[in-house]
Parts: sequence; C-alpha cells; structure tokens
Amino acid sequence: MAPQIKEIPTKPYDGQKPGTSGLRKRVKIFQQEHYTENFIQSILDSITAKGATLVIGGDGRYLVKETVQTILRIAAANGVAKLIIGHDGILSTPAASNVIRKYKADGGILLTASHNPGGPNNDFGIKYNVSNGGPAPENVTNKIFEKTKTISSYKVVEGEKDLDLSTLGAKQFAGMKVEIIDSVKDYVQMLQEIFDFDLIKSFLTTRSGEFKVLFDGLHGVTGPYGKAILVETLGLSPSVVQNDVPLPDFGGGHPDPNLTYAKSLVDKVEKDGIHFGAASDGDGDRNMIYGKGAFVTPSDSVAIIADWADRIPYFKKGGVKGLARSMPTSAAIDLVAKKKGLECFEVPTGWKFFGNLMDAGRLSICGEESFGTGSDHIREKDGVWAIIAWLNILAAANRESPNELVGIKEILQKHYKVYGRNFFSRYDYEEVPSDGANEMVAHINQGITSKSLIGSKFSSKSTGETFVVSEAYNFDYTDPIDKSVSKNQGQVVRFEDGSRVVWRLSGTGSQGATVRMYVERYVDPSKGDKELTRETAEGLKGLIEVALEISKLKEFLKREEPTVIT
Ligand code: VG1
Ligand code: CO
Repeated sequence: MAPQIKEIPTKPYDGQKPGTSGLRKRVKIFQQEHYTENFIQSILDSITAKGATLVIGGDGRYLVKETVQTILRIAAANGVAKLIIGHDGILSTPAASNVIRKYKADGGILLTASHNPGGPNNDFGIKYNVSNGGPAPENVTNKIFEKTKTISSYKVVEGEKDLDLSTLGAKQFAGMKVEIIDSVKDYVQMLQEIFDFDLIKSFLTTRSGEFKVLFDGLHGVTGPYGKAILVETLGLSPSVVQNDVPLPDFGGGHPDPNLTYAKSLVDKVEKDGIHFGAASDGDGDRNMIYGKGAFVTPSDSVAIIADWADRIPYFKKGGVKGLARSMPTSAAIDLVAKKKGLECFEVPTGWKFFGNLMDAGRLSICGEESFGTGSDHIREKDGVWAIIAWLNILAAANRESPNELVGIKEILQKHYKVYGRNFFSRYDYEEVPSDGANEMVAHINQGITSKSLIGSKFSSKSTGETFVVSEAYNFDYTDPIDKSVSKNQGQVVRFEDGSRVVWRLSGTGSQGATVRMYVERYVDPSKGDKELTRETAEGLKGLIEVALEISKLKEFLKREEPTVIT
C-alpha cells in the first residue's frame, strides 16, 4: 500500500504545558492513546513545519525509539522537508544543539527527561528547540501549550514501514528526506576546535602515573561521547570510563550527577585515590567534577572556568563577552565578572533564558547551580564540555606550576584565597503535596508583600549566629534583549551579612510538587583558611535553620528531612 496521509480525530489532554525544560511526564502518561501524537502535532502547528528541516534525537531512554517513528509519520504528513536523526535515535542534548546549529536546521525535537529516571514506570520527555539550537523560549512553549488545549485532529502517514534507524546515511520516508547521522562525530569535532587537546594530552601522558582520571556515564547518553574523547582522542585507557553503555532504564539508577546519585563515581574516586572524577546526566547536559576529597560545587565550577577562560583556545581567540548565572546560583561568578570588568547577568532558572544574551553577543560563559555549565559554543548546557574545560584548566595550571601537582583541591583553594568563598547548598523536597507547597509559598509571600520580614532578626539555636533580613522579594525578570517578562521565578530573602535564601517550585518534576530551598553565605578571603575550607554543611548550619524557620517549611510540607541535598 502506498503511503497515505490520514487525519486522526483526537481530544485535548490537560496539562501538556512544557516546564523548565520541555514536557516531562511518566511514560504511562505518554503511552495514552493520542497523547504523544497530540503534543508532536501541537509543536508542528506552532512552527512553520512545511518545508522545515528538523533534528531529532533522544537520550536513549525507554520510549525514544518508538517516539522517533511517531515523529517520522507525523512530520511526513505535515510536509516537513527533512529530518536529521541521531544513530538509533540517540543524540545527547548538547550534541543535538550543535547539530541544529551546524546544519542550519529550523529546530529540533529532543526526546529526554534529562536526569529523571527512565523505564516503563518512570519518566519520558519531549522538548522543542529553536533554530539557534536552544530550548524554545516561553513565547513558543506557550503557543505549543495553547495548541494542545484545542487540538481536534492530527495528521499521520499510514501504510509505511518503520524506518531503520540503525544504519547511517541518506534515506527517504514517505517522500520526506531523512539523514541518519553519527551521534558522536560532530560533537567531538566541535570540542577539538574549542579546547587545547594537545596540551591536555601531553599533561595526561607525562603525568599519567600521578594523575588518575575517571568518567562515569551513569548509563545515560554520554558513555559513547566520553569514550570517544577520553579513550580514542586523548589516548587514556578504556578503564577510565565506567557505566558507559546507554541503557533504556539507566541501569535502574537515577542519572543525575551529584553526590547522592553518582555514588558509583564518588566511591571509586575515594577508594582508588582518583584526582579527577566526572559524571554527566541522562541526556548529557549536566556535569559533576569530583576529585579525591575535593567536590566542586557547580556555582564554583562556572566561576573558576570563567576565571581561567584565557587558557581555553575558544575564549582566547574570541574573548569573553559576558558572564551569567541562574538566579539561585551563587554569586561566585559575579565576583569574577567584577574583577575582570565583565557584564554579569542573573536570569531565571532554565537554560532557555541564556539564549537571547548569547545570540546578542553579550554572554560567553554561564551556569546553573543544578550541575549545568556551558558557553555560547551551543545553546544548551554541556556536561562533557565542562569536564574537558576542567581538564584544559588543570593541564594549563600544571604547565604554569611544573614543580607541583596541581589538582582540583589546589585550584579551589587558590580561588577562595583570591575571591572568598560562597558556601552554597540546595535542599530538595520531592513529591510533596501541592497544597502544602502552595501554602508555604503564600506564607513567604505574606512576609514579602506586607514588608514584615524586612528588619526581622532570626537566630540559630545551634550556632548562635543572628541574621537580619535586609531584602525580601519575588524574582521577576525582564529579558534585556527582547524585553519579555517572566514573573514569580522564586522568592528571595537577603540578610545584612550578604547571605541569601531562595525558595522555588520545580518545573521539571513529573508528580506532585517539588520544593527547592537554596542557601548561600559568603566568607571573605580575609577570614583565613580555617573559615574558607570548612565543610559546606558546617558553614551553612545556622543559615539553614533560619531558612526553615522563616518558611515554616517542615510544618507546611510535613517533611523532617529533604529528599536530596546538593
Ligand atoms: C531543574 C534545575 C534547572 C535546570 C532544569 C533542567 O529545573 O533546577 O536549573 O535548568 O532542571 O535541567 P527545576 O525547575 O526542576 O528546578 V536538565 O539537565 O533536566 O534538562
Ligand atoms: Co539534563
């Protein structure tokens, strides 16, 4: 039977609203009749689908392959000209961003729920990226959401066999061009143009006995990327890469690179005395840098990369145009910006807010406290990029101090001595009742709008410290480029000593509500080593008590302890 275009009647589903980074729900929700089709058709209805070239790739989780076939049928029926698809439907999120830019595609559909667990009982996600390679801004995601509310039919090609995604090359699907591309090649090539691979290689070779490396793919998408770079390009032994086979359920784990979920990395680093450990998340846009006895908070990581940027060829050549962080991220990067005389932006949570600044040539390096670090080489955060950035910096630092072995710890301590330290921690309370979460937000709001918080004194029972509130506000953001406004992006309370607490509700959870509480306390370099090198939990103890008191969090959420502390 020749392919036929059919119009299938459907009804809108509630709640197809893209969150911080796409639509994320349980797999079972996506498997409901017409659910995925409705959302794909709504995306195509919100862009100029006819004649478009789109990139398709996913993080290899359960449901990716089937969804690629669904997209093929709907895209062909809607007159899309060409799909560029990753081998077996796989592209890491940063690789997809690069492919969209490199091949000048009109956009891309990314199949990922990022760091959320995968498998039939876990999460799936669909995200639309625009032609600059970045996540669609709110005006586009709002349009998609509006379409999902009124959709009455979708178009699909029938009578066509599934396309073979396992062989590379140019193909046809129901009259539409399709190109299956190598998932890794373009990405590796891009990194080679950014970093000083010769320097990294010579450092790793000459100090190979002293400086051990370990990369953990957490069974997410980045295993093959890590292998291609560390083993095939930099010549390290295959044993420096672990959990490198992407699995549809991530091996039953939670593919989120932090001290809790990347335990496989942390344990091995400590046991084997590894100097440089790193992990990435399910879709490859997050990273964690962790050497023996030295954990780099993501807020410090981006500040340090910015500080050392002139050792990285990409920035040496193009310069650093400006820096930025998401609002809850610590102000460590602001201090670097100040010293270097660079512009520094504070944007809401979510990588989509960095894109306009990059496109306008005002932003080069940015990060989020949630293990997201990146630059304007693409329009997504980039886990493997951050890891190689650190190797480039360490190689340069060792070239500059040839008589000692400079590791992560030495880089951190040197940084604190110059800039001081922003102690930072995030408490996550996952899947709490939405009512309780909303009541807590309302309670904090009451303190903000009545101005009753300002001037209030709070004391910690255990440390005796007193914190006096100097400011309390809801964070609203006006994009400096297109002037679009995003309201209520988190609640902020600042104290006279410069400390800060932020509360916000997650926009990536797939069930109930997740409350995040972020605490930050700055310690001046003049306070000396003892204060600067304390454990994070110890440095923040008093402030955390006060944050819990102000928000009455335990009362509203009925939770004694957070689910995860990062
Ligand atoms: C979280 C993080 C945010 C990040 C987002 C997507 O969002 O806090 O910083 O951009 O995940 O990351 P939320 O709304 O749950 O706090 V990824 O690696 O999941 O695409
Ligand atoms: Co991710």
